[in-house]
This record gives sequence, C-alpha cells and structure tokens, in this order.
Amino acid sequence: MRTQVCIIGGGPAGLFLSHVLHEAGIASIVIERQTKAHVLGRIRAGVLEAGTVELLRRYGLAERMDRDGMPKDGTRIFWEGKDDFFIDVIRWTGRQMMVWGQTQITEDLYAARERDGAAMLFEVENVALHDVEASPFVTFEQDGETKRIDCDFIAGCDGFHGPSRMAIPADIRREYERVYPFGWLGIMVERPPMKELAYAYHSEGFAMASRRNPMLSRYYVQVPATDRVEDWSDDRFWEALHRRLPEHVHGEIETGPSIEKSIAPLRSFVAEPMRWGKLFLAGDAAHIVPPTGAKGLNLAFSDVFYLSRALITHYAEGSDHYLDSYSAMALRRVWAAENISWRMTRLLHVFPGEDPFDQKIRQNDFDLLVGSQDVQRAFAFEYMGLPFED
Ligand code: RFL
Ligand code: PHB
Repeated sequence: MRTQVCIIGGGPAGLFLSHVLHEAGIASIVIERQTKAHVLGRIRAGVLEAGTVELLRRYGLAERMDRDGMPKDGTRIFWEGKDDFFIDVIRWTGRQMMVWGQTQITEDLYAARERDGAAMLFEVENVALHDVEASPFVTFEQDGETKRIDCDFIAGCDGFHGPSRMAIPADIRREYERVYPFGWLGIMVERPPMKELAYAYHSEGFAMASRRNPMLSRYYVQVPATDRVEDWSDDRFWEALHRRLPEHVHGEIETGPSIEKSIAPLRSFVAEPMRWGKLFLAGDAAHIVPPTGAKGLNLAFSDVFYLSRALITHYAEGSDHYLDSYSAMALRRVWAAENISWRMTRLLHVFPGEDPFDQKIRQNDFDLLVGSQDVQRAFAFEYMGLPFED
C-alpha cells in the first residue's frame, strides 16, 4: 500500500488529522491497534477550550456538540472551610468553553471519516516504523498477514504507549516527567449532574463534579496510586465525594449505580522534539498532562491544527516552513498546558508527606486567586489555553 500520510492511532488526534487532510485533498491511511468499539468505549475528556470548539466548527464536526454540548462560562472551586469561589473564565477571556465528551467527538469523527470513505485499518499488531529520516514506511500484522504502507510522512498519533515516539533515536529524544503518587477514580452515573462543573480541595483529597449531558454525571475523587477499582464500591465512592464537597451542595448530588468506574494515574510528560525526519508526533504520543487542567484532548487538537497546516502548506505550496517549525510551535502550547496542569494539580490535591509549610503555601495560592482580579485573569488566560500561532 502507498499513501501520502500514514497515521498510526485512531484516537482523536489521528482521526482529526485524517479528516482535515481529507478536506484538503491529501490522502492518508489510519491504522489502529484496537477495534472501533474499544476506542469508543473509553471514557475520557469532557472540557473543550474555545479554540477546540472553533476547530470542530470549522471542520464541520460541531453539529451535535452545538445541539447537546453544555457551554461553560467558568468553574466552581470548593475549598474546605472557605466560601465557594467561581472563576469566571468568560469574563476574563471573552471566550466560552464547552462541556462535551471525547467519546461523542470520537463518534462524530468516525462517522465523518466513514462517510468520506476513509482508509482505516483496525486490530493491527506489531506496528513498526522504518526509515523515518528518508523514505518512511510502516509495517504491521493484520489477520495473520504482514503488511506494509509506504508514505511521504508518518503521523505518530498512537497515544502514550504507542511505538512512534520510540522511533526517535534515544540520543536525540529528551523526556521530561513527573509521576504523581495518586490517581483519579472516576465514575459515570445516569443522574442529572450538579449545577456547574466544580473542582474541590479537601484535606482528605481532591474531588470533582462534571457531566456529559443533562442526564449523565461524571465525578472523580483523588485516590492513592496503589488503589484498585475493586477497592471502591459505589457506596464508598459516594461517601468520599460527600465528605469532600461542602454540605450545602449535597442536595445537588444525585447518586445512583455507576455505569462506569475506572482509575486514571496522573502523570506529566513531554518528549522533545515532536518531529524527527518524516515522523511527526501529535497528542498523547508526545505529551501527557494530569487531567486537572482539562488540557490533554485540547492539546491533541492543537497539535493537529499545526501539523495539518504544515502538511497542507507542503503539498499545496511546496513550502516546508511550517513542517520545520512544527515541533517548536506545538511545544510552546504544550509547555503552557503542562505548566497550568501541574500548578492546578499541586493546588488542588493532597500530596503524601506534605508538611504544614506546603499547606500554608497552597492556602495562600488559593487566597491570592480569590482576592485578586489580576490573578483570576491570569488563571483564566492559562485555563483557556494559549491562542494558536500564525
Ligand atoms: P489516545 O486517545 O490515547 O489515542 C491513541 C490511539 O492510538 C492507538 N494505538 C495504536 N494504534 C496502532 N498501533 C499501536 N501500536 C498503537 N498503540 C496505541 C490507541 O489504541 C488509541 O486509539 O491519544 P490522542 O488521540 O492523542 O488523544 C489524547 C486524549 O485521549 C487525551 O489527552 C485526553 O483524554 C486527556 N483528558 C482530558 N483532556 C482534555 O482536553 N479535557 C479533559 O477534560 C480531559 N479529561 C482526560 C480527562 C484523560 C483522562 N484519562 C482517563 C487519562 C479525564 C481523564 C480521566
Ligand atoms: C471531565 O468531565 O471528565 C473532566 C472535566 C474537567 C477536568 C477533567 C475531566 O479537568
């Protein structure tokens, strides 16, 4: 097989890239390790930056989001022993975020790709990248046969555990990492959500309330990294959530049986550069953020914005300017997201072994936010994500 861009990974980054390239008349093949049902079964992100919302609209992927998604003006922050606080993101940035699930976006991306007759291969195994500096090709196994795709470029959109990043030689690749000693236990429940999305700091640990639609709530609590899902009955989860959220909002929490329950470990990670020869990394393949800042999916979309523009400019104008600046441009946004995600994680979670000094600094960070419009404006600017560069 031969194509212009071989895309490894059929998650949001890979699907969106193949969609945007198709609109520009550029051929791609997506290869995905899992089945489509498996990809769609993963429950993940929920909050979209205004820039991501605009991209979905620009590429004809926003019909369902605009009908069923929930525009979000800001975020409530509950703090043990303090008054509730609302960070008014729309006031400080003039831009509106959206609560809309990654699962639904991925469904819409698959629908668009199938409508346009996309080449997508599922359940591929032993994917390997070859000759990425000169004449790239990808080999893999499917249905017991070894297959090969020759291409002009490889897009590594295969998430944190995929093989693409490792195709960048070890002496070139630099990796930066923080692993946190806790994770998020998340549950999905078919009950009306709380009034607004809320983050909570409590001396027992972080908690948060989110949603997917008017009848579907998503809640999280911080748990030790060593906990397993089996350790957490629904009852234990609801009790922890109630303890960590202030009593006056308990009436807003509608409990019920969980329809999904999982633990996500928290990690900050960046691999540089994001380009090596004809290989370009996008999304979780190159970077991971803890979910606290709601940035991971948004970064996947912004990487694809930069990468698709670079590839389109290459094919349409013969200019490699954007290909050559891809890694540096994408990384500026990535590091800004790493920064706010790390600071929000530090602000809102209890770290094992922290001492009273750490706790005082945390309290002071929150007091500064509540007490200063300048700090709120800065926070809102970062939470919204940097604008895309020309
Ligand atoms: P994905 O979604 O991991 O997709 C990569 C795809 O590559 C496939 N793959 C392979 N394919 C072929 N060969 C191989 N060898 C392969 N190895 C892997 C995988 O099967 C998969 O289909 O990466 P992508 O596309 O870069 O998208 C990134 C996002 O999924 C991720 O950043 C977000 O979900 C992060 N995230 C959030 N992001 C936000 O912007 N806002 C949020 O509110 C938000 N909340 C979250 C989150 C992530 C969470 N978890 C579970 C990690 C909340 C949670 C709890
Ligand atoms: C979610 O709805 O899953 C969600 C929302 C905000 C976050 C993380 C996850 O920061």
